[in-house]
Amino acid sequence: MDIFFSGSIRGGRDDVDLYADLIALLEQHGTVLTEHVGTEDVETKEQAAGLTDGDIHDQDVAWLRRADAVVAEVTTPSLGVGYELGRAVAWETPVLALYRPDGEHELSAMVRGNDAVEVAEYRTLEEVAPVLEAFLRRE
Ligand code: 6K6
Repeated sequence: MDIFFSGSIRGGRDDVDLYADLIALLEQHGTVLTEHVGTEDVETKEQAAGLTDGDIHDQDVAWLRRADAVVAEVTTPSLGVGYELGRAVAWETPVLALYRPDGEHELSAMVRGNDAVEVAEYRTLEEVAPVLEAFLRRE
């Protein structure tokens, strides 16, 4: 199974270590197409590789199109993550949005209010592991 993990980059990198842990969990269930979202210095690396914003957009949309399922960490609000969720929903790709309610931002109504998005609230990695497993088993 190809899994697209979506998480904030320019929206803020406070949760990057958590993204890496979630990606490691997801890798037990399939291929994560977007491992770089959990890499500390993704921007520096991709700038060094000469990738333009256009290259990044086109590559990410191609991976998103190919994905069998999308898992997004939505606690840190991000325009890119919101855009990816919108496109995944339009393509009817199953979407799971993971949200930590103790954070400083309330979850957007455009995510929580979307019947096509499964929203799971959690506080710890231990709590989220069975949620990922159940979601991916269904897809
Ligand atoms: C290279 C040069 C400057 O920045 C970079 C690296 N940037 C990105 N690399 C890969 N994927 C990206 C990058 N920026 C955004 N994305 C995609 O959008 C990812 O799939 C994330 O899920 C999402 C994050 O969006 P923002 O708006 O928080 O950046």
